[in-house]
Amino acid sequence: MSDVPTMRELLGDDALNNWGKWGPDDEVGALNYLDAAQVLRGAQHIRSGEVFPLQAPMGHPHGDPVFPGRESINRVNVLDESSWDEGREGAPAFPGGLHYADDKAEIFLQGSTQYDALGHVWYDGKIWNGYDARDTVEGMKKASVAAIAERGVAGRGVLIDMARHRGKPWLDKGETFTHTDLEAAAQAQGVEIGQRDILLIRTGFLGYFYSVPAEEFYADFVEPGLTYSRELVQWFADREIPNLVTDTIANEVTKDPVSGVMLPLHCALMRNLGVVLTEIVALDKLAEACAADGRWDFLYTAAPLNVVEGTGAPVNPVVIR
Ligand code: UVW
Repeated sequence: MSDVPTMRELLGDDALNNWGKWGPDDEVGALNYLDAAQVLRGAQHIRSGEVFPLQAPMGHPHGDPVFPGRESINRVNVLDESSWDEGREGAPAFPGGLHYADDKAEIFLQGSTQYDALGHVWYDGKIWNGYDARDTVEGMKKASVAAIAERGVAGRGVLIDMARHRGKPWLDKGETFTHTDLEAAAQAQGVEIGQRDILLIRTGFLGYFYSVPAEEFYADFVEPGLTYSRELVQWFADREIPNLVTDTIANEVTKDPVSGVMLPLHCALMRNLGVVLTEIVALDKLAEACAADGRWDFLYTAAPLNVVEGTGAPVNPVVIR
């Protein structure tokens, strides 16, 4: 028999829960906290007009950082000048002689910088807001990424640079931190994690991915990240954090080092509280700029691709500071 508890045993029968808080039909959870006042509050943190797109490349020559079992994008040209050079069938002969390039791609919707749909993970047969897990079969009928795409995300973002705080280029495999570590780092940075802030956390681990061979990155695969505790979940709930954004593939330490449970914060934060997760976000350039002038807050905006029934979708979030 396994010593690893079930998700329910770990999180408890009385796990904190926001189901129903925004009505029985809600599909965007804690993004409801980001009302117009929050967008305007975020805009007040634009000071120098610098723009930071945060998407990691899709189709990087090194390969793309994906959760084990997923694959990098497979992008292929359908049309290019060789189509006309070689007289290929299907190369259009437009009046006027225009040629063009076209391509298509097979992608894991969760295989690049991405928003998770709120229904992406579950336990005990229920997804976010209490919808039946069978609503995920053959496409998410409830709480798909399309709901997030149609709403959009904007508000005050605050970046906590855990790697810089710990004096290393990236956190080690399996290295953990908690909400109290986040607060200590925030204090050291001279910034406050405020009510309803979009929380961005840099571990440096995306830089590690690009710096080492894939075999090394994936050996005994375990990312650094936040680790589960009831107090941490309460902290997220009390601060009404709408969106957690990190430079790791899974937003949390992959396997909880105490219980051995995989991805408990996906369940405690996303499934139960409706906190939206954004993964594989390129934060290094933004962190450099923030460290240079000591300003760690800004306007954060994003909207994932609008994929009907999608479990997640690629996104290029944009920070303006
Ligand atoms: C899983 O939940 C397995 O993956 P992700 O980190 O993309 O949410």
